[in-house]
Amino acid sequence: MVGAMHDGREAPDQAPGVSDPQPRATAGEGTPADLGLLQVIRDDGSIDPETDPHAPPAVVLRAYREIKRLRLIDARMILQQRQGRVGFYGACTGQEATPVATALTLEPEDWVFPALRESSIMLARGFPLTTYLAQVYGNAGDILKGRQMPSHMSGRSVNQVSWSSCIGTQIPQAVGAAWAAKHRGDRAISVGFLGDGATSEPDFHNAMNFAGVFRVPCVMICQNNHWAISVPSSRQTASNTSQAPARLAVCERADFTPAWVRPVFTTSTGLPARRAAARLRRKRTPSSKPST
Ligand SMILES: Cc1ncc(C[n+]2csc(CCOP(=O)(O)OP(=O)(O)O)c2C)c(N)n1
Ligand SMILES: [Mg+2]
Repeated sequence: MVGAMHDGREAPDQAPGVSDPQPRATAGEGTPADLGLLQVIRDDGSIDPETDPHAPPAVVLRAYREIKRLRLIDARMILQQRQGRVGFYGACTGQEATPVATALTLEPEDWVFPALRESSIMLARGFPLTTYLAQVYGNAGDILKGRQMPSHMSGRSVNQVSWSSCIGTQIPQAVGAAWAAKHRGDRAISVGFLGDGATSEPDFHNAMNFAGVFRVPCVMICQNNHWAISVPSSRQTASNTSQAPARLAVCERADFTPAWVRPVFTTSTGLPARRAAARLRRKRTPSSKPST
């Protein structure tokens, strides 16, 4: 959590009137080392002993099965969509590990606010596949009764809210749910997903700022596949794109203990902002380098 504001004042620890039941990040956490690439399976397929999480074989097998199932579901449903049998389907081919790993680490009381590619989290949290697919077809088994677009599934039984076709709207919702949980004194955390393209939306910035100010137990996960349809990430952000995954969104405490979101667009001292302002006055153009 960033401790100082741009003008050098100490940031408040918590929102007025809200007690803070969760631990603060200690000094040293959230350093740039946290933001690099974390890779467990090396390019040659072997496990990196440095990053090996030592997951029990039963968990690894379960994860593999869920990933495999999801890939098969996606392949079948995309085929159905191309044949005109379903109107819309959001596949997550190549990105399956993220929703599955998230699902396997959440507690039943936690809340999920997916983007397009993470609806399947509810499947791995025990939601029936037939009911899930009934929504995509809009048939009699659809528990949303045709009130949603295909592939916009949600389920009360698994605390999962439907994503919205409008990019980015789920991120402030995830923060709001986390804030509510904090007020109620629940143990629940909420998880909000976004694609790299959603970082261009005001909702993303609003949510990050709100999460930082009110210190809510929310994890935001950005699936950066480097494209928002045809727009590459280099056209979505002025940040150094080699560091884009770290700069676009940060989840701190990936161990899924109650987590704090660290707003990435604030800085720990006012210096970079002052430097950038001075440069703007002098040269009338922003620096091509990010202010860090
Ligand atoms: C507010 C809004 N603007 C534009 C669109 C059109 N649109 C649909 S998907 C998409 C790109 C999303 O990219 P990203 O967030 O990176 O997700 P990805 O598809 O790469 O997983 C856009 C711009 C939209 N749905 N909502
Ligand atoms: Mg993308």
